[in-house]
Amino acid sequence: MTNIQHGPVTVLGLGAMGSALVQTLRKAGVGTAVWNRTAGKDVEVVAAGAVSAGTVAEAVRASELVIAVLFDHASVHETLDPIVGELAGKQLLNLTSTSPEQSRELARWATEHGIEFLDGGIMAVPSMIGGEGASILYSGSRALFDRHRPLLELWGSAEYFGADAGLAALTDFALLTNMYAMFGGFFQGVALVGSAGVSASEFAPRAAAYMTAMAQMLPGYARIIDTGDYTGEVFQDLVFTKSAMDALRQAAADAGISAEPLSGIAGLVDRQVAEGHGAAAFERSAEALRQR
Ligand code: FVH
Repeated sequence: MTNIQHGPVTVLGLGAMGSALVQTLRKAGVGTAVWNRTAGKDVEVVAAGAVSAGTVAEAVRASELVIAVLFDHASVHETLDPIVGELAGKQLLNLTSTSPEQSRELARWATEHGIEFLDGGIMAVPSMIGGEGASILYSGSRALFDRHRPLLELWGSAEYFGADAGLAALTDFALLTNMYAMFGGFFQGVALVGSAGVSASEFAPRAAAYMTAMAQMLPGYARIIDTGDYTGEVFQDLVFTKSAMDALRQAAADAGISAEPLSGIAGLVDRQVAEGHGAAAFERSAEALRQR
């Protein structure tokens, strides 16, 4: 990794993600001050050249740019509220996973205290940071994003979503919703084939290939959803989908496994058919969610 010219930064939080972000900064020669609530988690980053601060205030005083990589929204306030005076006039990048509304709340809190604010949603696990596949989504202060872009790109691709500080988290959470639904389906599939003695390792490559092929359907689904017309071009209607869902639920019951992962989408299909939309396209499910 090539070195970049950048002033010192402060990273608050040395969990798995905070530590990975710091290691990448250090590899690029960026001066880094760190703080962690529990002592002893700084050993590896200090060995990599980071400077460990004894208090949050001391860490914040070390840099103009302060990066919070904490557990959740409450831990950000717990850490920063007591030293908010030290942060005034500085720049805060929140990389803690917070909901869109929590990110907006942090942006308002920061503005009230004279702090420039950028929010980030990390679409990567710690081992991916600094590598090809890592991506981080940003929203909030455009000026802060532009000023630090070379630094942000050390961790992965950096994309700016807009001045509304909740936008990065909104997309982050939408993608995580996709991800957890996919993993839930995988776990149910593993349980189903497992009932016949097929191992998860045997099933996994087949599931990965099928999911990759099915993902190609998404742009077509999106086109129908964006037109809002679910009766013109119907590839698979809701009555057909309900019969598929019923069959999947029956297969799970026959195998003695739970169909909990499937129950969300199956229930959504049931409701639409019961409301008289059986002839509409499966893609109407996105509309049915909006109605709730
Ligand atoms: N790890 C991942 O794969 C995901 C990828 C996507 C983004 N997330 C989010 O990143 C945030 C940090 O995640 P992490 O992996 O570093 O999480 P932990 O290893 O559990 O470390 C948590 C750190 O937060 C500190 N902390 C917790 N509560 C408080 C508090 N009340 N006050 C101050 N600090 C707090 C904790 O400190 P300690 O327990 O060592 O004292 C760790 O430094 C997170 O939002 C993910 O959702 C990661």
